This record gives sequence, structure tokens and C-alpha cells, in this order.
Amino acid sequence: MASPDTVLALDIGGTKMLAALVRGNAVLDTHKMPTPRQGEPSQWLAALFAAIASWQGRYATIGAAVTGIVDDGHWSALNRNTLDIPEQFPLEEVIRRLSGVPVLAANDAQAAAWGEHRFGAGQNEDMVFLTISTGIGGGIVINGKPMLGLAGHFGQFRVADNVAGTLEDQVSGHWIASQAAGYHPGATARDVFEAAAAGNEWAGNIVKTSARQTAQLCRNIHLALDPPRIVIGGGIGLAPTYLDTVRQALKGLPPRLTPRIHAAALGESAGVVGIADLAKNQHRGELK
Ligand code: BMX
Repeated sequence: MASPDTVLALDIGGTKMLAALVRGNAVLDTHKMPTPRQGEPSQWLAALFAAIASWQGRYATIGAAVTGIVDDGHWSALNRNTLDIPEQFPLEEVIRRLSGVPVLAANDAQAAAWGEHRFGAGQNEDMVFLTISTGIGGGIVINGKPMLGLAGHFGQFRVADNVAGTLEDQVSGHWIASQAAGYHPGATARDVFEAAAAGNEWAGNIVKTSARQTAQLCRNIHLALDPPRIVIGGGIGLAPTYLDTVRQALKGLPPRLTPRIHAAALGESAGVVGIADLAKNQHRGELK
């Protein structure tokens, strides 16, 4: 019999899909697989549920944290390069049909923000979360409540009127890999960080350029929302030297204008732990 406190939490990002059985801040079991770049979400979800079929009966609720915007249970992409999702995909309905249990879906970074707020580096205080990953995601907790819908989509910011593309197109994992193509064809963002750690100047410059852009974003978030802290996670955000480079770019600012940067404490579990708590609270009518 499923424990009412055990939630099946899904985190579907541009690079990987993570399924986890979660109770409070404890991750009891996980299954990870690459996010398919072909097909469509119904097929991705069917494959994921087939892979965790043995978990049936162990969870009473499902939370789905997904890259893209979620409005009223429907999933759309803002950046099709991060993940190409059909417009207004009925995410909650499809998952409910696959599982037979109540479902809550929200954006992956908003879920991770809630996870870090409740169980991680956020210390149950108001905060802003940034994930520097395939794209740049963000989540905001204000007056103890999670902002959902479009809120936190810092990666979609425009850099300047005469600069094409969005902020994430010049900072995130996709951009880092694209900048390396001339030096190391086919390089991934991970290859670039390894090359930077090995002392390759071209790689170090790419990482530094990305981190400096992230530092500017943090300065603007600080001025806009004045959060007690900005918690940064994601595969890029937590890569070696990245946050040190962000902090280096903020040196010399007046203390009151300097954002307080903290590394995410829950790593890749932030999204599943956060969406599990939101789903459990919503199911109990307590969504804060
Ligand atoms: C994009 C956007 C956000 C997401 C962010 C990080 C899409 C598909 N995604 O800005 O919703 O939070 O990327 O996504 O438009 P991740 O996959 O890198 O975690």
C-alpha cells in the first residue's frame, strides 16, 4: 500500500529525465535516462513509466518538474532548442492516465527553487534560484510562497535591443558547447570545463564569459527583488570554478548592491524534492 507521504517525482530537463520516489527530503529510489531528442512527450513519458513499472503501488501522488512553461497542467516550450515540446501539451492529464494518481506539474527551476527553499541552501527564507544548465532556469520564493507560471524565466531575458537571441543563448550549456566548436569539434559543455581545468586558455575564456554574464544577471536580480540569497544550481552552475568566477566578477561592488550567491545544496535532486513537496501539499489543499 502506497504511503500517503511517498511521491513519484519526475524532473524532465533538456538533457536528462530523472524519476525519483521521494518522502520529505529523502530520495528513496531513482531512475535516470537521457531526454529523447526525437518523438514527442507522450512517447518519452511512456518510456519513463515503463522503466519504473516496478514502482507501481509505492506512491500516492505524482509531481512533474519540467523544462518549459506549465500553465494549468499544460506544457509548452519557450526555447525549442532546450527541448522541443508541442504547444500546450496536456502534461498532467497524460501522466494521470499513465498512473491513475493525482498529478501536479510545474517548471523545473521553480520546483528546484522550492526544494532548495524547504530543504537546501534556502534555509526556509525567501530566495531566488538559478539553474545554469541546458538553458538558464529560475525560480522565486517570495513571502514563503513559490511563484509559478512564467515567473523566473530569466533565461528568456533579452540582453540588448541590438543583440539577437536570449540571455541563455549566450550563457548556458548549449552556448558553451557552441563556442568550443572551433577549438574542439563536437565538444560538450563538460569537455569545455575539463579543457579549462587542464589549462586551455580558449576553454577558460568561454567559461569566464558565461560566468560573467551570470554575474550581471545576479546583479539585476538583486536590484529587482533584493532576495536574502541567490542559490545557483544546474550542471553548469555547479561545475568546478564556475561560482568562483561568478563571485570574482562581482568583486568591488558596494556591499549593499552585491548579491549573496550560494551553491545549491541538493544538486540534481532539488527539482524532484521540490516538486514532491509541492505535489503533496497541493494534494492536501495546502499548496502554499
Ligand atoms: C529554458 C526554458 C525554461 C527552463 C530552462 C532550464 C524551455 C524548454 N525551457 O529557459 O523553462 O527552466 O530552459 O531548462 O523553454 P533545463 O532543461 O536546462 O533545466
